[in-house]
Formats: sequence, structure tokens, C-alpha cells
Amino acid sequence: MEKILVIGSSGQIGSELVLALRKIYGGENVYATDIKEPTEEISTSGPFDNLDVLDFNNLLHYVVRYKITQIYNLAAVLSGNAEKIPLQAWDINMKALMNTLEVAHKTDAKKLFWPSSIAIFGPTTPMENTPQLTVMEPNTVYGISKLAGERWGEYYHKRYGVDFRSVRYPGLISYKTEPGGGTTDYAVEIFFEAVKNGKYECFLSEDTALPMMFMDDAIHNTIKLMRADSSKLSIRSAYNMAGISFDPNGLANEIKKIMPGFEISYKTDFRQAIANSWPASINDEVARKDWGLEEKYDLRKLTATMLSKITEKIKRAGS
Ligand code: AKB
Repeated sequence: MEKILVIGSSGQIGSELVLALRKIYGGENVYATDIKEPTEEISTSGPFDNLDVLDFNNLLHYVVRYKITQIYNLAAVLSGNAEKIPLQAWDINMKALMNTLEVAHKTDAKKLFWPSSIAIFGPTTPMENTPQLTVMEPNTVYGISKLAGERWGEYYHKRYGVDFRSVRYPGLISYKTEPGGGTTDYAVEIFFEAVKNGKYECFLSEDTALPMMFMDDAIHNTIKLMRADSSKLSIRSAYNMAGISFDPNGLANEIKKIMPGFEISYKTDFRQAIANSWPASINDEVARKDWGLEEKYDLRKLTATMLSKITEKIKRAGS
């Protein structure tokens, strides 16, 4: 019987991942934890505890006490926020990872998922169809911490047998919990502003193409990687995950097909430089071959789903 710990269960990924895991493994077997309040769905569908991943002893005791067998560690300071507090962000991102790697090494919770990101690439990386293995010289705090994290994950796998698994997430798009402090956040904000106000001022330029993925696809593939046969995994750092690539102009045009009056304007900020250092599109053939990475959402389906779900959500909140 698997006992699964999710760290960062109140965040953008965690709040949806926990519910998907509970459907598979049963509510009582998925332990949601965060230092932030849980969503109502999380607190009513299984256990939730306040747990700080930076506190090693508490984490270790928790894992031993509940006989945890798998950990998903989603705690991180994202790219935009990390640039505002570089040393603190480095400390938080690395300590959160190292604590879970050590706990995985010292307990029975040998299987560990930790998200990497397209941020591990940098300005010297080939920007189109970026391969799994290529030049990686990130120039953001977040990117440097993710690249270091990938190396540590592989190290713990080879040296101590920790079953470390990871993907390089593109920007993730969801309507349930909004992201916070990322460079790809525009692709979520734009939908909320379109529904609420019919217009959006974008902090990236109109032609900044980036890889993105709808949250359902990200969750499906994350769990698929964690359930994959270990012998099939040729990568023990992190797998490229491409999703779909588009720029703000392309996304705005797709929104206009459903909301013809929608207006977009542009006022770039410091996140433009971060986005310029990331690839426009990614090659993920290794993940497809090794464990069957697959998606259901293209830009059209993603746009229609986001607009209708956010409209419902806002109506419900107002009634
Ligand atoms: C961010 O923008 O920082 C994240 C990411 C791509 O990892 N969404």
C-alpha cells in the first residue's frame, strides 16, 4: 500500500495533484502538507497538515510516523520572485530539495518527485526544439537552483538508490489555483482578466514564445512518470516536457475567437529578460519513448476550457 506525502499542496500544482492522487490511491493515503492554508477540496478529501519542508527533523518524523513510501516535493520560489530575493530563494529552493533527498535516502520513502523547469536552459541554449541534453547555462537564481537540483537528484539516485524522478515543466496553465511569481504567469492572468475586464496588459512582449502546458496534462504525465517501470527510465536528472508553444499575440488571438471584444496591450517588465533566456520550444522525444509522455490539450482546447471554467467560477463566487 502506497502512502504518499505531497509537500506544497496548497500551490498551483499541489492543489490539483493531491486530488488526482487521492482518486487513485484513496483519500486517506495521500498526506497533503503546506505552510499555507489548504483549499476546501483538499481539507475535506483526506489528511492535511501544516509542515515546513525546511525543518528537517519535523519532515523526517512525519515520514517515519505515517510510513510514507513516496514524496512529491513541490515547494519552490518561482523565477520572478526569486530575482527579488536571490540568496533567500537559493536557500529555500535548495534546502527544500536537499531535505527531501536526505529523507528519501534515510527512510522507506525512496520514491521522490521534484519538479525541474525549462528555466534550467539559458541564453546560450538552442532556442528552438531544445534537445534533452544541450548547453545549460541558466542566468536566473531559479534556473541555477533547478539545474543544481537536477544534478543532486541524479547523484542521490546513483549513490544511494533514491528513486528520483523529475520533469522540466513548461509554464503551467490552470484555473483552480493561480500561480505566484513566475515568468509564465501571464498565460494564466490573461484568462482571468479577459473574463473579469475584457482586457489585459501583458508583462511580456507580443512575440515572446514559450512552452506551456494545461494543468490536466501536467498532472496526468507527472503521475504517469511516477508509475512508470523504473527500468524504462534512462534519465535520472529531469525529462524535457514540451507542451505547446505560443506567444502572447497568438494566445490573445485564440481568446478573441471566443471573445471578439478582448483587448491586449503590452508593458514589459523585468520578467522579459528571464523569458528571453528560455527556449521557445522543446524537444521531448526521450520522455515519449521512455515512459509515454502524451497530451490532450492543444491551444484551442486549452483556451476554450480556461474561459468557460473561469466564467463558471466567477459566477459561482458572485451568487
Ligand atoms: C516560472 O515561470 O517561473 C515557472 C517555470 C517555467 O518554471 N512557471
